[in-house]
Amino acid sequence: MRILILGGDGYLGWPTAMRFSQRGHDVHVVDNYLRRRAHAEAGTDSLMPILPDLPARAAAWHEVSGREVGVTEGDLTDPQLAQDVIGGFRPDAIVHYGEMPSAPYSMKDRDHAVFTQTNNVVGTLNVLWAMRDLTPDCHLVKLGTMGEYGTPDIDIEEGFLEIVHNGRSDYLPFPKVPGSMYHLSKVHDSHNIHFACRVWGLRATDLNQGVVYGIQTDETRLDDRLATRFDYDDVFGTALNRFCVQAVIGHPLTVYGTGGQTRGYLNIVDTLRCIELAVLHPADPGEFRVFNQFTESFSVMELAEIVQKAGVQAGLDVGIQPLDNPRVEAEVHYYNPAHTKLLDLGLRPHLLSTELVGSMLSVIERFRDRVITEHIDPRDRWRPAT
Ligand code: NAD
Ligand code: USQ
Repeated sequence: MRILILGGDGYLGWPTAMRFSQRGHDVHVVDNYLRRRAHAEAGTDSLMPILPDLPARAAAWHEVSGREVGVTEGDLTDPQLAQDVIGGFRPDAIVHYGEMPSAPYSMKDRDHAVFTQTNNVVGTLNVLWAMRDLTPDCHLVKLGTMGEYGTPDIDIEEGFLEIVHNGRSDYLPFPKVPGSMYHLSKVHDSHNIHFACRVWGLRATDLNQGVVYGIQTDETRLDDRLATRFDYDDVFGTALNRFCVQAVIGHPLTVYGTGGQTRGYLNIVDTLRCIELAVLHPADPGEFRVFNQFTESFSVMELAEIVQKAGVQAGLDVGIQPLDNPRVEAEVHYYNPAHTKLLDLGLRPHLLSTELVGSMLSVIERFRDRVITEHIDPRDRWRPAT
């Protein structure tokens, strides 16, 4: 298949590109290096060194695998860029990762919130209009987030819910109560994509993904130059990845609040498999599918305790230090989201274990001298001080 990967320089995008390429698909990646620029501005960096740009990464991949990955360096909020790349490559499937993914970044101030929503919503609109005009049969596989739903006090379904109201019933989008300006941008995207499917007959799969953890995939292991980025700072690092780095450098694990916040999590290896399953089993024309993409749920305190246990097994002294929660979020709540659709398509999850965390700790140990310790503790509060 011809597969276009938007955001192909990112944590998930680059390993996805190599995986599809390794399986013989024709892969083209697009990125404007937003993530690299945001790190440079903040004085933060990936723990694992990564090659300087996509041409260098594609060249290393070619050297190791003998396969080609096409590259476009450009911004999806530029409508001409979106049209040129989609019209030129004419993909069978577009995997769309190309957005600003950080909730804390989006909550810093007005400018970061406006930027996040503009970048994400406009980029996706440009993709939808280009698909409508140039490749209407192409399947869009779009990364959404479990955070679109928030933490309602009822079971969360996969995208849609049967609602009975005043004696009538309908099958409608599940209510969304997201927790940050970033998560809101994904809700806006979902509505726009659903609209494009209903009105123009496009086909799309919205993958409401949980929090991803992990460092390596089959392809990144082939050569150090193929590493994907791995972030642990307060803005771009996600919970488990951060806790693993903290355990290695002897920083107490930064559990926010009482640690009862429960989310869906998955291994990066399972992310790649889920994307592959979605691409190989496309939505029908006019269909807007939603899959909840995670494999198991944990509270933040449970995650910290798993890392602590794995750390002790590795001879590390790991403390847990609950911090005043910088975010505004429920710390005690019900959480029971459905997630059967990807399992039905053939996903066989790689579940979290102390052994798996132990293997992450030993990779991190190799790069511990690169850790920028002043960017571990959270600095941005989501509610202004009163
Ligand atoms: P990432 O920041 O590493 O990857 C996104 C890439 O998109 C970056 O390389 C960035 O430079 C690029 N990009 C952003 N805006 C762009 C634009 N306007 N034009 C071109 N390129 C642009 O993030 P990630 O962790 O790999 O996440 C990928 C996607 O998955 C995101 O959409 C994110 O919201 C979603 N997601 C991630 C997680 C997670 O835990 N990592 C969980 C759920 C959903
Ligand atoms: N948390 C801590 N300590 C930390 C970091 C986080 O307790 O040091 C807590 C947060 O308060 C939150 C939970 O852990 O309750 C998850 O936070 P996170 O930073 O790991 O993840 P989040 O902000 O939700 O965002 C990440 C990705 C985003 C994706 C989302 C999936 O950055 O792109 O959409 O996970 S989900 O959480 O399902 O919405």
